[in-house]
Amino acid sequence: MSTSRYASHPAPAGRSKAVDSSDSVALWAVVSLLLGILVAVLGLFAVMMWADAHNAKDAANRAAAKVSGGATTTDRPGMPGMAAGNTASAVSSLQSYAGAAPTNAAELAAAHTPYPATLPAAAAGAVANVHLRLTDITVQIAPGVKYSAWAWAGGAPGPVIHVRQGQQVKITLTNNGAIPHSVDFHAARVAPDKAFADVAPGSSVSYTFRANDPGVFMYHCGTKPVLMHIANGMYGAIVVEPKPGVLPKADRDYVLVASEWYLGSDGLGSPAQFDMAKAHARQPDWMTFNGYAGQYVQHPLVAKPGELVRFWVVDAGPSLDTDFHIVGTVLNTAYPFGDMNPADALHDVQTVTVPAGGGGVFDVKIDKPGLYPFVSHAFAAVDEGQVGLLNVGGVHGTMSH
Ligand SMILES: [Cu+2]
Repeated sequence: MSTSRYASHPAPAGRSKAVDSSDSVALWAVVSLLLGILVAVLGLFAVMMWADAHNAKDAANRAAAKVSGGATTTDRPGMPGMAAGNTASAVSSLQSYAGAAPTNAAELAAAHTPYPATLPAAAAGAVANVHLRLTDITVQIAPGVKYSAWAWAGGAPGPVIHVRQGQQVKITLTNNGAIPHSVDFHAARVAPDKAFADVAPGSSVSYTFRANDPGVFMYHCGTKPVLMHIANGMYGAIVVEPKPGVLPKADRDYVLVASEWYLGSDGLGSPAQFDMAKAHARQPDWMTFNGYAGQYVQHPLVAKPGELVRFWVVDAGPSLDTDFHIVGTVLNTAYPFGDMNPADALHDVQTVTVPAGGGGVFDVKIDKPGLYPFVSHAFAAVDEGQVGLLNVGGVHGTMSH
């Protein structure tokens, strides 16, 4: 009887046949010995892991104590919807710069030109030509907070692109940055190894796709590390308008791109750089709609009572979802995940998740004049800047909360 037979059928062979054979007795002795060694080794591992965990806990405690001791509190004047100070968490070794602001933050916020949220007109003609020029620039992500970004055109997010379902879209990427970049369009069905390939500094690439899938889609740089390229501002939204007559006509169309920012410094002096440890821990310092904390609190989006307002929302992430909600109303119609088939729509829902790397379209009709905040209802996001106001009926004043 060979040992290989025991190896392949251990249970039945061990019970009924091994007793008749002397080499089976020897085998059991070997097996017992091996089991004994295994138990001893596992025991040793358990002791080592305990010691390791103990050391790691000590190291974490030391780091937390160090950060807590060294953290500075930044004064910030009251600006709606943001953190009330710079608080380093006692349980984390990552220092937060959430809420950092200069003393003239309120003036800076008022003087800031908001990113245009209004959906631009769809490109005319059979082919929509989109030219993205990647540049390394310093952007403002909150009042007085500077960030070294890799951005399409003027800043982050990149330009809102509006095409019609079925239209041909020609993308050209010119890389004026210092390192390779690329552009991945979620609305495209193309071989990504070719279309989304890296473009060397100083070079351009073009590719074409037909926008057959309606909805609102993310586009972004797909060069490794993608987490860093997205977090540094290389993202935007493309609206693929459904065929005429599919959706009720909207009186206003607004595009919001949600994203997070991970800062290696407060950005009040020299521009902040990306912090990979915070990005991996998913601990942003700022979260924004259209790249700047609270910009539509100071400069609200507008509507008239009873108008149909359509929000095209993309969550660029890079890692956190957006739980889209409008305070004071209920979303009349939601097209979750940007599925624009009216048969799939949801009606009269309070909050709808837009996943990182995804989109959602939301129709609201508000009859009563007032200031209606739109937020990600994951409320840490609001404290970090992901909040704006819809001013219905041109009312005066601002939100007290
Ligand atoms: Cu890139």
